[in-house]
Amino acid sequence: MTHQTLGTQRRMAHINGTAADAQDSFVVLDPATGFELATVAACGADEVDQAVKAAQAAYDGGWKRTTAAERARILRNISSAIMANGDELARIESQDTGKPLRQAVVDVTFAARFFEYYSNMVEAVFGSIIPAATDRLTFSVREPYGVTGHITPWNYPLGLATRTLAPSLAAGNCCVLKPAEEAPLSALRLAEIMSEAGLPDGVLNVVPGIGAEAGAALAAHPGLGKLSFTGSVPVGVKIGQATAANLVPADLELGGKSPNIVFGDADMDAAAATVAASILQNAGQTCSAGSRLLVHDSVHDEFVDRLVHIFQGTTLGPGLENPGLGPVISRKQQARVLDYIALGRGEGELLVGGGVPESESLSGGNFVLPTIFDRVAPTASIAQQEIFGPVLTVTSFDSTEEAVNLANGTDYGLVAGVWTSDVGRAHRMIRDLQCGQVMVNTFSNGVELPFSGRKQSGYGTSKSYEALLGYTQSKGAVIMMAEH
Ligand code: TXE
Repeated sequence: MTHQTLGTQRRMAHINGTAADAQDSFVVLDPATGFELATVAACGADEVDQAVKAAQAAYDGGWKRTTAAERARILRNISSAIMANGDELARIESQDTGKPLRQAVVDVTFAARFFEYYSNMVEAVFGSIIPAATDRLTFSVREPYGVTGHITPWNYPLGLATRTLAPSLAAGNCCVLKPAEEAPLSALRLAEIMSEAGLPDGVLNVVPGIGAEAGAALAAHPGLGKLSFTGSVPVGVKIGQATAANLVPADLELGGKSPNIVFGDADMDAAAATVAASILQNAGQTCSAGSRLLVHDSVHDEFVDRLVHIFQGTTLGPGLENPGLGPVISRKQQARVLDYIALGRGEGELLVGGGVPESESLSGGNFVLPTIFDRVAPTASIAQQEIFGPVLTVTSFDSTEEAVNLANGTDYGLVAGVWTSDVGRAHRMIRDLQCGQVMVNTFSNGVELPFSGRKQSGYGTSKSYEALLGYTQSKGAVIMMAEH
């Protein structure tokens, strides 16, 4: 395997439109080889403070006076610029995260689409006139928060950063982004591209750094108007506490243990391909991964056979070589997934996978074989906890009611897939499933669909019109018309 570096130049933070260094640095490793990819400035509380102040200055200095039309134009330029630099961004993303290049290309397209979508929508955000009384005009306007903070994870660095940056900027806020230390490179390049596309200095600032330092400093910064976090439950709780201490609202998008529920009347070919993809995509490191298969007794054997066949045929390799499955992000994450696999051997019947690949050429990377555990009790830890790796658990059911109870029987509630040709049943499942999104006979969702969690999956809505409104706050006003 060839060792491709991204150059030896130290990667800087992006503060007030320029590259900014920090006293410390951290190293980013290639998940496919373990080799060093880049050295990055490790921001601390000082740099985060500078970034928040730069964002506030950019807001006060002009961004808050821009019209929706002006912001829409800049967002459209950003969308085009992301696509124009798409090859480079996709290669950075693939190498930094380990994901197959074709997935990184999809992620880039998504990133561009967020800016396009909110550029189209922002001019349709209105306040309202409220018919409260005839002697006064009572109305509301929507205004931005000022400075918003964004703390993002490493699984979809570009997609998850742009998912909240685009609506926030569209709404008229200025932003400070703290990307994950495991994969910060695409966010740094994105900031440059956005500047080149006409975003004024200071409107977007990026402060790479370690979570407990840069991330904690951002979450606790009193200068924020709102914070958005995507990541783990324990860190989400800490962030919720830090923002609450300053009375700053936060959106927390946390993990999931999402089911695909396959009924006997489902289209087996379509369901098998999509159920497999929903857990193998990004090596299972997707908050909305379909990590639990709930399958009707009548089709259990046939369906599971199909999945085993797909898993066995999945190739492993570095992301840039476009394999079926790339490595997981880090040695730490690989160890965590392997621990769950060891636990699973006592909790279910291992059908395929169950360890690391034997190939010597992959030994330097963080690879995990695509793995299926069958006949897993719903209470088993591998059926309850987010593994965040290419590990699928299978549990069978014999009634719709049982399927709903199994689906709802975890602490999480992010998404669910339902596979059936009975439209009435599809509607009943949508009604009864405790999660933020239900997908019937598909497992894909677009920018247009609201995305939110229930229970431990967090709160706050991303994507859709609602996310744009979520980056604004209402101001009510009343003007007396009558003389007193
Ligand atoms: O997440 P962290 P980790 C889940 C998944 C995974 C597990 C651990 O189960 O196995 O979390 O991943 C920043 N104050 N998800 O440890 O730590 C950190 O720098 C402020 C689900 O990588 O939550 C990064 O930018 N910020 C998930 C971001 O938080 C802090 C995606 C996420 O990292 C911080 C990722 C602190 N004290 C993991 N500590 C999803 N919902 O998609 C860390 N950070």
